[in-house]
Amino acid sequence: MPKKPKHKIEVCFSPHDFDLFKTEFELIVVIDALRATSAICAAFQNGIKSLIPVSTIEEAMVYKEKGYLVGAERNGQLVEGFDFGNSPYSYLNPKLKGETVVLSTTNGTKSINIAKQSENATVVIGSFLNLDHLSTWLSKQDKNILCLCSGWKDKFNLEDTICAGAITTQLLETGKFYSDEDSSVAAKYLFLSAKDNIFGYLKSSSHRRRLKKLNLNNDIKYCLNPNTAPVIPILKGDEIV
Ligand code: 3SL
Repeated sequence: MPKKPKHKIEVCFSPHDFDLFKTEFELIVVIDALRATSAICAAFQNGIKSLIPVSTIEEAMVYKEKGYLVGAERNGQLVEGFDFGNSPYSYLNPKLKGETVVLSTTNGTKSINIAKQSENATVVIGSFLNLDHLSTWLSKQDKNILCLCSGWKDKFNLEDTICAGAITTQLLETGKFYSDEDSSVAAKYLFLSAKDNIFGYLKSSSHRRRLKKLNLNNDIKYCLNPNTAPVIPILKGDEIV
């Protein structure tokens, strides 16, 4: 019988379930494909120095009052009084090069802060934008890895699960990882059924509908276009670098 690989790659569908997983993993990949973790990857590809993810608008406001550049989004829309929302295009502005940016979003930055509570785990940012680069990097880490999907307000969503399934598929293909959980098997199957046309596959998903209503179809296409930002944003203390 072939030897069981040393490490596991698993998928947690929502921050709501994170407590069930958190003690078993040394590396956590936080995914909010539409759009927070895509915006973060785009920002790092554009050369920002660091990004401080905060969970609440109140925390974001404290940074704003101190003079930081602050992005804030709730329910897909820019929160009044802040510098930008959550569109990846906002983070491609050349003026952001070398800057520290603060970001608060409905689900993504909350998930990053939930992942942070896991003692001794490294937290990294995943999206379609850094898919291959991240998967290659993860495959070399010699650690048990959890993909934490941000979902929508603690509920399951398709786009994060498909992205987690893409990472899981790539890591399983290395032969260095195994998956035990049905959530990971389901994520892999969803990715395999969606991979030839993820935009089309998500047509009836709740967040694609929500963003379409806000005329954000271009953002969706940008976020689903793989490998445009070969970066590995890692959380160090309170900042992603
Ligand atoms: O939930 C989040 O963190 C956001 O990515 C949601 S939105 O795409 O900006 O609507």
